Amino acid sequence: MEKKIVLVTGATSGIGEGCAKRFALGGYKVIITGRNHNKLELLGQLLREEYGAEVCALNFDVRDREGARRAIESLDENWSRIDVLVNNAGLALGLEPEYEGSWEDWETMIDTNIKGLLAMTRLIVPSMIERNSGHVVNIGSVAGDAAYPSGNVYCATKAAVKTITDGLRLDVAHTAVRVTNIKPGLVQTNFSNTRFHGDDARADNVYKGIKPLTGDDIADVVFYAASAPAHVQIAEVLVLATHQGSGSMIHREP
Ligand code: NDP
Ligand code: 8X3
Repeated sequence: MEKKIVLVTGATSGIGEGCAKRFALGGYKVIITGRNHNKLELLGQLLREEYGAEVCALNFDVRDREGARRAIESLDENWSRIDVLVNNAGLALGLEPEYEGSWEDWETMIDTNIKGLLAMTRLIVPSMIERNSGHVVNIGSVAGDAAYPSGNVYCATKAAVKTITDGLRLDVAHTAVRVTNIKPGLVQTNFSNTRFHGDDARADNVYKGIKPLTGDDIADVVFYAASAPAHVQIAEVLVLATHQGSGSMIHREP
């Protein structure tokens, strides 16, 4: 049987890297995408050597629509039939009250988390519709369910991911294409280091007194959704760390 193909955006770190490994382990051909060429090279090598996977690496920024289009159009017939699109690339920048936030940070989050995800969806879903087969997994967040203090614009981008995912599910309901929103809670990745602009001590503090989720934990859930029987559409999954009550309530051991 022909191997299935997954494309993961933001595969160079955290949840995306976990997804690339999990799908490689599950026998998929893996298209890893990201904006860091060296990290893509290293991950590609690891997926080939440790998982025996067939790998294709595409180096682009999801905010660059033309670059993304060129990359997707460069895929030859061995790679162009994408079965699973994991829209994972995303970030939070800053944790300040809305009246003190940075316009630049807001634009980067909106351009990446919303417009980047839309660009990839618009590029890849038409061929899924044509084949009447495929699965889009968007990485949302518990932050999209309710705002938490100083989360404002990041939370709004993830609320947008929820609505965009729900909208796509409605629009493809006449086809066999499935659409999933995975909403993680506290996952220890590079996320907080990025959010705090490289302040690693502040980033480490986010995970103090609680055992956070890992990128691999979330990758398992993504793979589970993609592996469900064809008539089963996992619409949405909220995955919290144990001892995390909600996006804004975490029980921490002293
Ligand atoms: P990481 O920072 O570890 O990974 C983020 C990935 O996204 C990196 O590969 C990064 O690449 C990539 N990325 C960021 N901006 C762009 C861009 N413009 N173009 C292409 N790739 C880009 O964080 P996570 O793995 O935690 O985050 C992955 C997703 O999970 C995000 O959408 C995040 O919002 C979401 N999420 C994270 C949670 C958490 O607690 N960690 C919880 C809920 C959701 P680069 O290395 O080049 O920056
Ligand atoms: C990431 C989880 O709670 O830090 O989306 O916003 S949180």
